Amino acid sequence: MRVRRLLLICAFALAALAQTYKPSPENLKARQWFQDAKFGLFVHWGVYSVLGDGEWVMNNRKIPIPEYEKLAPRFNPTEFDPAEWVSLVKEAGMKYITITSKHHDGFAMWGTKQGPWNIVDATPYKKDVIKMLAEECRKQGIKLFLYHSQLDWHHPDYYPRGRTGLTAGRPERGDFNRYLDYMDNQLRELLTNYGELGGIWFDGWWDKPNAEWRLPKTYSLIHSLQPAALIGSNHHRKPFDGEDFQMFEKDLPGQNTAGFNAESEIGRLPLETCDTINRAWGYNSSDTRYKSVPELIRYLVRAAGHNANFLLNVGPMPNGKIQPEFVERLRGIGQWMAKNGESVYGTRGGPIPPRPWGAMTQKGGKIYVHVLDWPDELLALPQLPPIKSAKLLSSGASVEAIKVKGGLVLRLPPAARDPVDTIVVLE
Ligand code: FHN
Repeated sequence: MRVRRLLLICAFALAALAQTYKPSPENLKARQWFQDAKFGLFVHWGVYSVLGDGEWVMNNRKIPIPEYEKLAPRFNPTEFDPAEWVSLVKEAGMKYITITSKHHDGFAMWGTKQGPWNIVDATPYKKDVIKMLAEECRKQGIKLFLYHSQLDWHHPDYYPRGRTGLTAGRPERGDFNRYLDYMDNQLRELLTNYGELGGIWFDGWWDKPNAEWRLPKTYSLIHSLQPAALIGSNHHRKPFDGEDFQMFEKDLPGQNTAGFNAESEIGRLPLETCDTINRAWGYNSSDTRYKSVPELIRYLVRAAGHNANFLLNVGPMPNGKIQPEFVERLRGIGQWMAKNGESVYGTRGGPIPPRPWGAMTQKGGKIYVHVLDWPDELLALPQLPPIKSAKLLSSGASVEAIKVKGGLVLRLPPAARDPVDTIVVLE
């Protein structure tokens, strides 16, 4: 009996040890900010943009390192204008940017001192785009997050190798701890020299899930340098200890249409989902399958109904410009947000989870019913808290809301309908 109790105590102690991270007050405040912000711009940009074939081109075309390195002298984004990017972000109604400081090809988009494989030392451009963007974001009141790939197809010490990057031609040896030191040193630079960051968006853990990634060390380094910076990792699992938000790729929380979430589980952290405008993350000159503005707005609304942010991606061109098809769509969403943002910013999902007809968001005693896809005039809702009025957000016109046993029926005549999203405010 005594032994069993002792074992139980040990099990509890071990569980407690495994859950050691206590977010600081600044961090908790930043999480609130993040959840209120709702909409951000994802940017995949690196030397790969020169080939216009996405950010996986090195792996997909089996390009060995010496060949791939020849892209750097060709990467000269002289038309990059951070003020133009950040203004566009604001026009789109976005509140933050998450840009690739380093993608899987290991190329650093800042002037790292940890090696020459970076934009300042290896390209004719020679400028630190992360610094330029960080300064402009600060000026215009936009938060900057950095996407950082843990997976590295270029570094010799990323060894043993994982599932990808096997054709880069690296030596059959390496010291993974030395690689992790290199990564931590790079992160230290980013969290020290670029002002206050919104957070770090990790990706690539999935390349070797069984490796010893030393996450507690890396995560506590970040939290000690910038306690408010939020850590998230796109490992497609339930959040790990030390993380501050959870992301989903090309899917709403709880869904798995893109195949990334077979082992994922929704945790208790703020949520975000990311998606592309065409199919590609990095610039792809032949991918013209653009989503429409209404499609993107509805995705943003459904994400908000799932209590998640939407991080919408662009892959800038090698000259530093964002292609016109993306600009046009971002502006289109921005015009909608300027009119309807009240039903998205600062809200939380619910009270009823999203349904095939649409989604609900709520804040300050109001429920926003977003009717996205419902052909009929009458829409039956389940039991909600008692309401005193139902109005269209667009015009303030009253909406007939009929109380029935077990719920509420809204009457939405054709004249009240908006082809993108009919928003009824219940108060
Ligand atoms: O491999 C990456 C991919 O290139 C891109 O960065 C996306 C963004 O969520 N994440 C990875 C795949 O899970």
